[in-house]
Amino acid sequence: MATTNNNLSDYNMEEVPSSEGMRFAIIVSEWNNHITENLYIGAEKTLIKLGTKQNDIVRIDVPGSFELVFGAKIASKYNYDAIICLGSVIKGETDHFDYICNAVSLGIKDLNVHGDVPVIFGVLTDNNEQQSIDRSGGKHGNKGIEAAITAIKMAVLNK
Ligand code: DLZ
Repeated sequence: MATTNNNLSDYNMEEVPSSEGMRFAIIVSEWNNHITENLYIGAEKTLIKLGTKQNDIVRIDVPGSFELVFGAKIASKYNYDAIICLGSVIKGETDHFDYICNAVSLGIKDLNVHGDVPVIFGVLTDNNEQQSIDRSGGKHGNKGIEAAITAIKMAVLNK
């Protein structure tokens, strides 16, 4: 999991399946929106580059990462090939960070266990803002890109 000097979002287009004809919902947390907006841009651009039509990407905004699970649950009723959850949780002075990270990761896990649509965990859980900047279009890539590629691979697996 060490990312010290790696851009984790480099990928070879030849090795990623086409997403032509696929439909995706992207749930975006408004909290830390200077970070989540870049995650969204990375995810959307990647899906389109790999074949998805703009009209086949639906964006649903929710107030914070905690609400990503409910947003994904709603989206799961509408026949998408995969659902991508994008959020940014940054550690503060209290235990709030742990509660949100636990809730959102377990909530998304539950949707994957009980539902029929892959739900992707594109949530940054960082110790400080710089780490989030580095992973949302900075030196460590863009987790939105990684989430989009994961969504395509899981959608193919689910067909
Ligand atoms: C309250 C809160 C705090 C302190 N920090 C974050 C954060 O870093 N990232 C994030 O996505 N959301 C945060 N929130 C908001 C919660 O996710 C949630 O929206 C509220 O607790 C209301 O349920």
